[in-house]
Amino acid sequence: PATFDWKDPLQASNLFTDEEMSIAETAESYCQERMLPRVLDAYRNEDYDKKILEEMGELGLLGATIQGYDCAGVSSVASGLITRAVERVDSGYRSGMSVQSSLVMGGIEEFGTEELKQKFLPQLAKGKVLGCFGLTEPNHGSDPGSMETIAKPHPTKKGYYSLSGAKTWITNSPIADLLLVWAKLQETGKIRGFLIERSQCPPGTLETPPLKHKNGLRASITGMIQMDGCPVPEANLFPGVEGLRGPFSCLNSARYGIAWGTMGALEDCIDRARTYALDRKQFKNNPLAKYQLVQKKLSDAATDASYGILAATQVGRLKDEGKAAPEMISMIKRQNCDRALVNARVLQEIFGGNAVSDEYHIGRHVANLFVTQTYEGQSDIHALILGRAITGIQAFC
Ligand code: TGC
Ligand code: FAD
Repeated sequence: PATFDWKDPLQASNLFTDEEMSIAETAESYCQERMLPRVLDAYRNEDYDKKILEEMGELGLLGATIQGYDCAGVSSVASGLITRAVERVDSGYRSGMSVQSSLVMGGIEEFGTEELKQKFLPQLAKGKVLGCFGLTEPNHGSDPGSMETIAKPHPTKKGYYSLSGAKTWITNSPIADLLLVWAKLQETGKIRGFLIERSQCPPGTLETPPLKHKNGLRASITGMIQMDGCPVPEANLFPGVEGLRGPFSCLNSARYGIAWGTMGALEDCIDRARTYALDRKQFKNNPLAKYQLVQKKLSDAATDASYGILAATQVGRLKDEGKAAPEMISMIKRQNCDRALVNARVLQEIFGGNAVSDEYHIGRHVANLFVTQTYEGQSDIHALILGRAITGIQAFC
């Protein structure tokens, strides 16, 4: 019989395989039982517990779409379901995972030599080695093509490059063992990808100070990467890729993941707002849920969440067939981040003054979702990517 389930209004689960459902259940149990109890302290104290990546590694949740190298080799939809489960708890925890899985492991898988894959992927998959991805600079965020970080042959160490420059707003940088940094090769002016191993850097050549006192994403750790003649062996240069195609190819997977993750955060907001609206009584002992304006807020949010999940599922299926154009990913990244943020802000109203208490969790999601709308291409930048594809005219500059 046809039934309506407010948690899955358009029966997206009908589109998932048994294997995908079982992976989602594993991820959800871990996130609800092990992550959720830690999130309030982590957020209050800006204290990211890096053991989380190790625990995820034990469950096979890191770099999960990669075939081989001790990775699980699951579908893009399954990886989306993992991301949704993590971000249902907190966008910052999803951020830590996205950087490790999509940006660093994904980059090595796509562009690294076989030697680099063998050396790093299994350890990254276990969460024993932590990675970060340095593209943004203090003067160049939306326009990374203008970056100033330079790589040139090392003046004294033969077979090494020397990297100098600064990256900022880098997730995981203060705790990263392996830093994937994008820099311009001085000789050609072309952007190339370099893997910096922290343990190999002499004192004073690499600093990664944290950026504290954030007002969102506080459960994740963010910092700078400051390089001053930092030595990187030639073997740690991605050989076959130059220009922005390198970092943007990694970003395609991470942006796809954010489209799923933000729907998890929105679903948590819906769940909590619905429970609150049913419990809280105002005016003649009526639950807030009885009032039409409150019902509309829940209806709008549930509609956007279910549309967002269907769109992400479709793009995931296309991705596995090699048919997901970057513009499709821009569309779902932008739409899902924007709708999650708008709806979360409206649902927050249902909690009245209690929304201000972090124990109701909704304020944390709202603050986090602003960040998701900003990183990996701010929403207006994705609108311009789509506008360029629609009109054929470049509007960035
Ligand atoms: P444009 O001329 O558009 O392209 C330059 C070259 O790049 C290629 N390309 C892509 N390749 C693969 N996938 C994509 N999505 C690609 N987009 C572009 C393109 O084909 C071209 O290749 P080639 O071989 O012809 O040179 O470059 P542009 O400089 O005009 O770019 C403009 C714009 C706005 C599209 C781009 O700069 C942009 O997307 N800006 C947003 C920056 C951004 O997303 N930064 C993310 C930093 S990392 C991060 O935020 C991680 S947060 C992690 C977390 O905590 O979760
Ligand atoms: P700007 O580029 O200065 O943009 C500011 C505003 O102007 C935006 O609204 C933008 O849309 C708008 N704008 C800019 N250009 C145009 C234009 N041509 N037309 C119309 N509007 C325009 N980066 C990494 O490399 N690695 C990471 O791990 C990482 N993690 C992050 C974690 C956090 C918590 C945060 C906050 C950021 C992180 N970032 C990371 C950086 C992030 O990708 C950038 O903040 C983002 O790309 C925007 O760049 P910006 O902050 O310099 O803003």
